[in-house]
Amino acid sequence: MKITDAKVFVGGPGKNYVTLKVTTDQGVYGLGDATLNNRETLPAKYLTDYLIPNLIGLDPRRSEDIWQLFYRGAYFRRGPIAMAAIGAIDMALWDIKAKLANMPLYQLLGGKSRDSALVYAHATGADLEDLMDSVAAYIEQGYKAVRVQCGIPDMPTASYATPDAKGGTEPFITDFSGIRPKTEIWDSEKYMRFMPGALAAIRDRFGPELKILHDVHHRLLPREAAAFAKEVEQVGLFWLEDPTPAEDQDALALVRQHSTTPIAIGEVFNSIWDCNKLIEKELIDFIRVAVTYAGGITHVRRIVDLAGQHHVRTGFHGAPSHSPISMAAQAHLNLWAPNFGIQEYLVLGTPACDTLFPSDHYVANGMQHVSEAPGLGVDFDEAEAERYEYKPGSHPIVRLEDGTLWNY
Ligand code: GCO
Ligand code: MG
Repeated sequence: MKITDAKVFVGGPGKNYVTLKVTTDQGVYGLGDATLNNRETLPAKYLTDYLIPNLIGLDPRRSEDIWQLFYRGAYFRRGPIAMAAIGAIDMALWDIKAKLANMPLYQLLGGKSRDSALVYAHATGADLEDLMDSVAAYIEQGYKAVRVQCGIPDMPTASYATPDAKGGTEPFITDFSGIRPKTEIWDSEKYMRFMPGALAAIRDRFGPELKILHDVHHRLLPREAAAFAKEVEQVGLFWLEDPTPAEDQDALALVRQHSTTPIAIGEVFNSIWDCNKLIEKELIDFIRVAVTYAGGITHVRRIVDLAGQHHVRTGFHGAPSHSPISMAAQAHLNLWAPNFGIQEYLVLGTPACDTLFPSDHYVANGMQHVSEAPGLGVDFDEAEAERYEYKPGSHPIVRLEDGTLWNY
């Protein structure tokens, strides 16, 4: 059996999805997602110029050896661009393998450990009142877990993932007016004065059952992160995400020493080497990697297994940056992983996305249900894809009030 062709498509409804389609001499094909938010053309180019020419002619069933070829075989390893490209190929090969076996992918991973998987939605508001309304709307739809992000009083701009003005529901993440970023202003002191009380008010209003998550989005220093995690302990968060940048893995020890608030980190990681200390020293509770830019199913499964030995559960990244293909790959991992925790969920279910990527995966009552179709259980409508083209976009950048550049 041989791979005969592989094509890359960039574009999508309101997003630049990077979709890989690998075809074989036996008619069966596989799909992969190489979307790297706001840098989409780069994994696409890495695929077309470097990986695909070496992929043609190989036996698609040898997914492990092909992973090693593109990881070890490249002198310069790792990094989000290469790992997203390798990840897309890996997903496509697992898709082919499971289709050949005539089984949904989760069966090849070890079968079901649960019938459906807990997901969390994103509630947001320009102020606490709006945020409460947003939380209430998700609870009404049956969600059991909600991430809460709130505009901060007296902050000159919106904060991470909050709308610009009261009444707004669309958080600002990507600006498609070009590649020059919009600027958000940040002040950690204002945030730390306001946010713990807001989280406590949400707990008071919605009661003990709601799983409340909050994303600091890398904005605090390690000492501040420790103080914040300690202060919000009484709220009983399901998790506190990215309280401080994790490039310095050891810095997380400070947060751990001062608080029992569960910590979730890893959405920007590309490899096991970005999180091995965090996991082995048991400094986090949830690992947030994504199959998209952490090298696909083959590599993420290794991270999940390492995490499982250290009481760390999964909480895969699922922002709208990912296409339904990697969300499907994660859905299968979620059904299998003995140490599954929760899945971030936003992308599946938008009508335009469903048309481009038809599938039977669905979320109901805050639980993700996995398609029984062979493979990843998601397809790609190439004719529909013709309607879309790449649009340059950018994340905002963040500056302190005096102009100092900060972490987005
Ligand atoms: C999350 C993330 C995202 C990122 C986005 C960047 O927890 O979902 O922090 O919202 O900001 O994926 O591209
Ligand atoms: Mg996050």
